[in-house]
This record gives sequence, C-alpha cells and structure tokens, in this order.
Amino acid sequence: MAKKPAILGGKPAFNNNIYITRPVTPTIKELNPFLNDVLKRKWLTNDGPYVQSFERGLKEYLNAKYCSIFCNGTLALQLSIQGLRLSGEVITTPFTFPATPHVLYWNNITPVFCDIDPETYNIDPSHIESLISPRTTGILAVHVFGNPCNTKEIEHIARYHGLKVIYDAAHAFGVRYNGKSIANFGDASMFSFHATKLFNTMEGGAITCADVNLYQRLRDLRNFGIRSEEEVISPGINAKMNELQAVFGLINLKKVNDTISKRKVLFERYRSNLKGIPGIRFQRINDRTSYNYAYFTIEILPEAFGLTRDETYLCMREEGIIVRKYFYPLCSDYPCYNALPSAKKELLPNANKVASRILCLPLYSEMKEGDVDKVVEAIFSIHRHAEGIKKKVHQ
Ligand code: T4K
Repeated sequence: MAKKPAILGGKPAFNNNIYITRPVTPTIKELNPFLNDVLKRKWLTNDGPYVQSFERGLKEYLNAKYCSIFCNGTLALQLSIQGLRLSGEVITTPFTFPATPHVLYWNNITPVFCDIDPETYNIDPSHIESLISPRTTGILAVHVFGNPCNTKEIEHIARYHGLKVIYDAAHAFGVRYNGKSIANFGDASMFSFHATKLFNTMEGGAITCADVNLYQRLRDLRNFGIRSEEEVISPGINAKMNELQAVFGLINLKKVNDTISKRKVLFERYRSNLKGIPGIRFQRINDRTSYNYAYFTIEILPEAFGLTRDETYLCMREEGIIVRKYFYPLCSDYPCYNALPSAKKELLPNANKVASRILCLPLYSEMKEGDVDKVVEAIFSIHRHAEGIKKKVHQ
C-alpha cells in the first residue's frame, strides 16, 4: 500500500526540504593553504596566478585549443557573441534559461526562436533553415541538461549558409560526444560554473574555441579592451574572474570526475525505479554520448499519471521535495520576447508541450541513494492517490 501523500494528511517524505542541487564545495582544510597564499600575496584579481593556473587546468580538462575564463557564464556568452561579431538575427531555442536569449538582446540582436526536438529537448535542426533570413548571422544552440545537440546537422546548415555556431554548454561540463570533448564543437562553447552546476566556482564561466583571434578578442573584451598600460583597443567590459573563484575551481576540478560518477549512480537509480510508474517520460540522451548527469528531469503525462505537472509540483513541495520547472515559462513567452513573430505558440508546439510537462528532481553528488528512493516513493504515492489529491487541490 502506497504511503498517504503529505497533501492528504500523511507525513512529508522529507522533514527537512531537499533541493534540486547542492554545490560541491572545498573543505576548509583544502582551502586554507590557498587562502593564506592569496592573502599574503595580496593579488586578488586581474589575471592573477590562480586564475592563470585554473585556465590552464580547464583547457586541459576540456581538451580545448583555447579557453578563457570569466566571472560568470552569461558574460562569457555575451562576449563570445560580440567577439564573433554577430549582428541582426540569431536563431536559438526558447527552451532554455533566460541568459541565452538575453545575451542576444544585450548585443542588439533579435532572437529568432526555433522549435525543439520533443525527445532530446534540443533545437530541432529540421526547422532551422526556414528561419534563416538575410539578417541571420548565427545559431545559438543549447546542450539542454548536458545532452549534446545534433551538432552535425546544425554545423552543416551553418556552413552552407555562412553562419557562426555558438553552443551554450552551460550544463555540459565534462560531456563527450562522438568521441570528442563537447568543448570542441562549433565556433565557440560557453560553460557555466555557477553554484548550481556540477562543477562550480561559486560564479564563473568559460569560453572554448579553436580560433586564436577570437581567443585574443575575448581576453581583451573581458578586461575593458586593455592591451597594455597605454593601449585600449576595444570597448570591453569587466568580466574577469577573481583569485578566490579560481581557487574554488582548482580544488573542485580535482573532484569533478568523482562527482560525475556519483551522479551516474543516482541518475540510473532514478531511471530504473521510476520506470514502473505510468505517465512518466525521460529525456532521450543522444547516442554516442559520455554524459555528465547534470540534471534529472521527468515529463509528467497528465492522462496516464493522473495529475498535471503543476499539481504534481505542488504535491512534491508538500513532501519537502523542492522540485523546479526548468524551463517553464519558455523564453518566447517572456514579455520582452512574446511579440516576436517567431515566439508564436503555434510555431513552437514541442517546446510548449515539454515546458508544460517538465519537472527537475533533486540530483547532486552528496545525495544518498536512500533519498532517491524516498523521492521515487513520494512520486509513486502521489500517482496512486491522484484522484483524492485532485479533489483536495481543486476544492
Ligand atoms: N545558459 C543556460 C542554459 C543556463 O542554464 C545558465 C544558468 C546560463 C546560461 C547562465 O550561466 P551563469 O551566468 O549563471 O553562469 C539557476 C542558476 O542561477 C543558473 O546559473 C542556472 N543556469 C539555472 C539553470 O539555475 P535559479 O534561479 O533557478 O537558481 P536558484 O537560486 O533558485 O537555485 C536552485 C537551487 O540550487 C536552490 O533551490 C538550492 C540550490 N542552491 C543554489 C545556490 C545559488 C544551493 O544549494 N546553493 C547556492 O548557492 O537559477
């Protein structure tokens, strides 16, 4: 007999809330020698020794030709678009975090929203060509939840039409696709090291690319365009990482493979335990992917599950499981973009469907296997009591 859900008066699955993520952090013992050194040296930012060392470590880990680090992923992405000199219109996905279209806006570029593949949740290359206009200069695709895009198709279209390709790889740290690091696709890739990412520097980001000119432009742009004491060569901005962020990065970089292995166990446990519950669908991770298990999401199919995603979301919160609706609402529905011709709902049926069903569940390396079991039990119990819950929610 499934336990009575909290919404019907049962005990919550978690007395203390469980969140979708908890950051990996260095221990005090690990931090102390670095902190002492930074404080003694009094060199806190502006391309300090730890920033340089972290940048080298990342380049190696990501197997990238060039790698530049920034104070956060959003500024990294914004500057990469400026560095590639994109303008006019850029084709992108509506199923993403606001940062993706916003960096276009901040570059005075109009985002053109393209529908997604309903299984992988990534931009659907078969719709891209119909959205290309004389003003189009690039494609900004997102490896959603770390799942690699159909890079072959995207880059084929881009080459044919003379467009640049940037990947928002905010979620894809450590992923390999078709035998190579995800950092080596397109003209540039952006990684986010925000606290909520599997690899974090509290805040931080990086751009990888294979073009030395772009690399140099990015180095200039992140530091006000300053080349030397008497030379400012472009209207850059302050997007520099500081020494303490870099220290976090250096320590956490050593833990990242272990983090991914731990997440894999939890991810697979979720998948196999949730399989028996009707009305739950999973994202399809592309073949030939060595995945990083960045997020665990499910789609709630209301007819079979018995409740809508929003009803399920409320129930899970009552259970102490603070799930999130990544990515709802779609970017194309934000007031700043919803008047764009490409934002019309009827043009984005898959994105609208996935956004109305998606739920992001807790997944982080310090989570216990028993916590996964408790989350799954709560979902099962919510499904079993769907009828009673519906009445209660709508009374
Ligand atoms: N492109 C894509 C596709 C992205 O997903 C993102 C960021 C970006 C670009 C931009 O990269 P950055 O500029 O951020 O480097 C979070 C993150 O703030 C955001 O970085 C991330 N995507 C997005 C998917 O998630 P929120 O507003 O949902 O986060 P928040 O504060 O509600 O945190 C979620 C949960 O994480 C909390 O309930 C508890 C836990 N948490 C959070 C923080 C900040 C912690 O345990 N510790 C913490 O310090 O956006």
